[in-house]
Amino acid sequence: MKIAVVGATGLVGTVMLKVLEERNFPLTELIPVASEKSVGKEISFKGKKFAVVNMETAIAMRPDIALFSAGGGTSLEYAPRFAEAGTTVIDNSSAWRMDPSKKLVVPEVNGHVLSIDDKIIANPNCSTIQMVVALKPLHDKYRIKRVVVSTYQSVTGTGVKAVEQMMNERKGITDGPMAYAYPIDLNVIPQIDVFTENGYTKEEMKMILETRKIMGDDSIRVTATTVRIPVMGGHSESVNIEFENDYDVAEVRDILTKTPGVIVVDDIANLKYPMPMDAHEKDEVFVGRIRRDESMPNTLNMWIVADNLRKGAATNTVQIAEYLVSKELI
Ligand code: A2P
Ligand code: 11C
Repeated sequence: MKIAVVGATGLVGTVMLKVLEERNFPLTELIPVASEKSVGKEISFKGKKFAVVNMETAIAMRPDIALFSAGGGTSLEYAPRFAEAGTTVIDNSSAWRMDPSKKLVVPEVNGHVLSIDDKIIANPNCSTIQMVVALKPLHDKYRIKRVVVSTYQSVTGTGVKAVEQMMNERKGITDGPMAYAYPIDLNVIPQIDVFTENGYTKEEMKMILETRKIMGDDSIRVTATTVRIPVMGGHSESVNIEFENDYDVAEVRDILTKTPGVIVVDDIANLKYPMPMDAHEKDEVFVGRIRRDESMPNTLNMWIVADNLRKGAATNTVQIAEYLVSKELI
């Protein structure tokens, strides 16, 4: 299996390499790809060095799978070129997600939609991924009518520049480059990505639209408020879920405990609940604060945390590749 990592020098690309290594992905050749300025730069992988190549060289090498995380514009331009050369592209950008002809996949939720004909597969937005992993088994059991989600998102979701802005502010440097319109340290910014015409941000619309597509159910109503906070380890979400049918809290806990990829951390007597500092560098989705919403029938509150660069991006992309290999769809 020849694997290209497009954006290998970037924040998510670096984590993709780490995840491929850790999970012992069955690859025979690694092709790290980045922009012209990085060509020739060496990347270490499993004790060996691999030189970064440009897009044209990578396409000519005809990889079996290309994991893309090099921005939406790059994906729009190059994913079809790789696909034409016979490569299956798994794309972490938002470029193809809502294209009706492309699959949007979280393997443990809807891996079954994939077929051998899917040559460009979209990886969802980080805040959507961690939410649907926890929602799906509950939807299967109780049927979700409506979800109200508020997020508390890590600066790593924006990229290196945002991490630098926060660290500079922490050191008292106030004239460094700004990733946000406002200071982020000691602050909370109720805006992620740009605003759309309906007053929601793009990030909020991603959570609404992507959730329905991945769950394969357009009847699920979702409303979201997405918020940036001065944290690095992962994204957190307060999720309020109204079901069609009543549920039992102990049974919800039991279902989530048995859900692959979910770890329930919910022991309030011992002050145990998920936090980004614990989710950092982990592949699982952590769920806690599971409790009845006493203001509404059939309604549940819970708190979901995951490392946005891992399950929210790199890990999910690698898991899609693993799924394709295991089902012989490649
Ligand atoms: P480079 O490091 O050479 O600029 P991040 O999301 O952390 O900003 O990283 C973006 C990644 O996408 C980097 O690896 C970057 O490479 C890569 N990249 C950006 N534009 C292109 C392009 N046109 N072709 C190939 N790789 C690109
Ligand atoms: C954030 N969710 O935390 C964004 C980053 O569509 O893949 C990921 C953007 C995307 O800012």
